[in-house]
Amino acid sequence: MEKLANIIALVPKLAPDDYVGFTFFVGCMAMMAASAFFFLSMNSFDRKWKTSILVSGLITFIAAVHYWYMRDYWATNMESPTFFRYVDWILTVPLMCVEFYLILKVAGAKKSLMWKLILLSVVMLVTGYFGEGVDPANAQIWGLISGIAYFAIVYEIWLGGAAKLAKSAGGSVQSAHKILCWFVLVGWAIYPIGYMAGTPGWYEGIFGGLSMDVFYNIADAINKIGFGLVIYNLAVQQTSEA
Ligand SMILES: *C/C=C(C)/C=C/C=C(C)/C=C/C1=C(C)CCCC1(C)C
Repeated sequence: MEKLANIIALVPKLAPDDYVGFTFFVGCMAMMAASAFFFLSMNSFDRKWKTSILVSGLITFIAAVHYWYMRDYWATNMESPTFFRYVDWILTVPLMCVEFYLILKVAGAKKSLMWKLILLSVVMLVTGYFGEGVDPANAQIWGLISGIAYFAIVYEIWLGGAAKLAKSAGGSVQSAHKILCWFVLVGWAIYPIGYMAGTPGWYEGIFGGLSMDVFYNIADAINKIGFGLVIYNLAVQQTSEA
């Protein structure tokens, strides 16, 4: 009898120049390691910061599970796992919005700020999914609506109510808020750029045909792990100040 492994390739091969496959693999590992780090360090902080670190860990953990699937999906089908990608984002990006609320709670942030950011992020991602996965013929229109929601988030945290709260909190909360703002302005901008580069007839091919998955994978690692580390650092500072 032939061995099962000879009938089905249990571990699909990855070509050495398969950058998408490689970044899926490394991304998956990085997200798992980050989750272990956040979860295990959680208990060294007091209650107020525990929740923030827990959410950081949940963000990277949810991403790790999706990367596990996306890595295999890519390796077996050689196709963008758009569906899993957006399920991941629709769970993790609202949680990143929750982080803004959690760190600004010390300055009196209200739940309405949290819901506003969550709503905007859901609009941004659902319309993005329509443009990329459901109705690519109108990718520009969906991308535009998504982009408006994105700018509304940027506005809220940089200049709107969230910015005012950060200012009144001052100190390490204000500086952490500022860094998170930069993540959203610069780190998150990678996604619409990748979207445009992947939309036929738009800016397709400006990156020499490098798949948008490579951009998304690198951006995810920077944004999810980096974002979590900023919050971790804030918790460390606040704990030693107290
Ligand atoms: C961890 C995952 C993150 C932080 C994902 C963020 C995704 C975006 C900011 C996506 C934005 C998009 C636009 C602004 C327009 C085009 C469509 C999207 C969904 C790629």
